[in-house]
Amino acid sequence: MSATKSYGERAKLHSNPTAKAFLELMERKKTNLSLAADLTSKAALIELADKVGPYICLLKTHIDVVEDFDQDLVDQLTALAKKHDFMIFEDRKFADIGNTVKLQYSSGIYKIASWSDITNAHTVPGEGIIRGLRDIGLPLNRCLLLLAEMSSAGTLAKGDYTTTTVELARKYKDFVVGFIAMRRYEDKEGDDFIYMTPGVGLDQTTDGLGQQWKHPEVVVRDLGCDVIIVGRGIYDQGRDPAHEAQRYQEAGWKAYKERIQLSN
Ligand code: 5BU
Repeated sequence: MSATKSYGERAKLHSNPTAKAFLELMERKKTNLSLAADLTSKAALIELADKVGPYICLLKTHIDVVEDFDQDLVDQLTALAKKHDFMIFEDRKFADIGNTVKLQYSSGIYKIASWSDITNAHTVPGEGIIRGLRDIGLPLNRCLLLLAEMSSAGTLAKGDYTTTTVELARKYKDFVVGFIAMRRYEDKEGDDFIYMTPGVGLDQTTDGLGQQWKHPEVVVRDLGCDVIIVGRGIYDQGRDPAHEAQRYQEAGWKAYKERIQLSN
């Protein structure tokens, strides 16, 4: 069962090259922390990624909120990914038919597939969305997470929707490497999905707009998720991002160690 194995052991067995490299990175750097860098200025985003880079395995972007986006931002972020040893995840949440998402993923201003190691998609449209993204992403060695659940109050992604999403992931395992999920699901033989979880906070539980934050211990140790995604807990006004990132890195890693020890 993947929940009981270390990231390093899972890396050795993983068939998707990007997921394998990502699991190796987590093991090497001893971090399961992803920074959700929701900043609207290029300079601020670069500064934050540089400060927090040493503590994270994954930089999660919403590239369309950056007001002065240009190719140089992408070049600088990819250089920082090399410098600090992290990967990049554009949280694009694709949600259209296969043909349209192919264009959205490859073209336009952002050309997401050209720089983002990982992206994600809703399964609302059915499996065509995965096939469209896969056409573009697979030759570039990219990979996909499916939104099986969301962290927000009242989400409709639950029950049968979640179950069908997991089945779709199994069908396209060469490209779909995991989920945005609030807990780990039961493995079927040969499964090794990576579970990434937003809605993580050490100090607060809600933002007044539907976001629900849980403690890393609950998310990683008790609910079996692999990666904690943290935004405002790290960079909100008055916080020292490097200091907070270190706190989250330690909390996430401790929870993971406890999980694999508990289950061994
Ligand atoms: P926060 O500042 O830690 O609340 O940021 C959470 C980030 O994760 C933010 O970028 C959201 O867009 C993202 N997110 C989420 O909060 N909940 C979800 O279910 C999904 C993404 Br999918």
